[in-house]
Amino acid sequence: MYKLLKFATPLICSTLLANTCFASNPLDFGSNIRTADPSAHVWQDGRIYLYTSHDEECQPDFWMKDWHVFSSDNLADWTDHGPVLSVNDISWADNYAWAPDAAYKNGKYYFVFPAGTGHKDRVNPENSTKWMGIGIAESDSPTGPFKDMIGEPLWRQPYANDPALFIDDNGKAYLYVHAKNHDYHVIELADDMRSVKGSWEKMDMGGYEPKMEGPWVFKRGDNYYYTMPENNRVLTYYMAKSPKGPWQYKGVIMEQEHEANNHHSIVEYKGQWFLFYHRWIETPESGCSHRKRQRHVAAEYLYFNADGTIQKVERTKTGIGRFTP
Ligand code: FUB
Repeated sequence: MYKLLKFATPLICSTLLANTCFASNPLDFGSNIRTADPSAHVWQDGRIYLYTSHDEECQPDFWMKDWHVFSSDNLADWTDHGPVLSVNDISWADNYAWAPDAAYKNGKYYFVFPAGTGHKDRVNPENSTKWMGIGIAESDSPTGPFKDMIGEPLWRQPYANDPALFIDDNGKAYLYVHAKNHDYHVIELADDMRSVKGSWEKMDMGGYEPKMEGPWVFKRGDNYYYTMPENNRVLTYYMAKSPKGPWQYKGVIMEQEHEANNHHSIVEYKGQWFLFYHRWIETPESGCSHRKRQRHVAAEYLYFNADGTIQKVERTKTGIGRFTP
């Protein structure tokens, strides 16, 4: 009987029960690379691409050196395209390859990334030298390699990270960040995507502006969504009729797990919406004494109500499974 089950299960799973036969969270990228901060996009070739940051094994204080991209056409089998960019390729930064984003415009792929230098002194903050800015790199291919065409950050001040790049239907590019005194701000990018245009605009958030990081902006129908890890932990969202607001707070998408960050992105693929996020999971094989949980990218189905509001999402082990619409 055991033998029969052993051989029959893969066959049954690959046919009738493809979505339920295996647990797909965290996503299996085919190696033990530690990934975080997934930014999901669907490009013209009909595949879904995940741009991620890359945690070094046992790294202190989020010292991170490169970004990776993975693609799939069923959200279960992923192709690892390797690093798309490294701080070694950037003249103005040598560390902090944090949460990136990507966009397609003018026939090119753009990779927008935070990076920086120096170090944070947590004991004597006055001795900190850490600085972070936002860069933009281009490629003819979604898998890179991406090149920093301007050779400098888009700006030096404000200190910023976690960029989200949203291209509206009319081709206008909007950049949102987590930045010193510039949370809940937006700035437009020039048409060639190599500089910012105009100045920062503070958005009307309807009077609710908690501590945040990692914004994400998308459009569904005629609704715009601004989502973020509120207090760096709980995924919450706002809705608006324009990419610059005014925004209305709508509540929680995903509750907090552990005292830990939860960077995310939301995308539609083949008519279904998905939430990508990272999860802190005990990873004994990493051998890190100071941090037993490591970050791993996971994904869940996401559903909307008739009025456009988002249904709350639970973290699951089964995740998406093999998605065949
Ligand atoms: O991965 C480094 C930082 O941790 C990201 O930029 C934040 O969003 C948080 O996930």
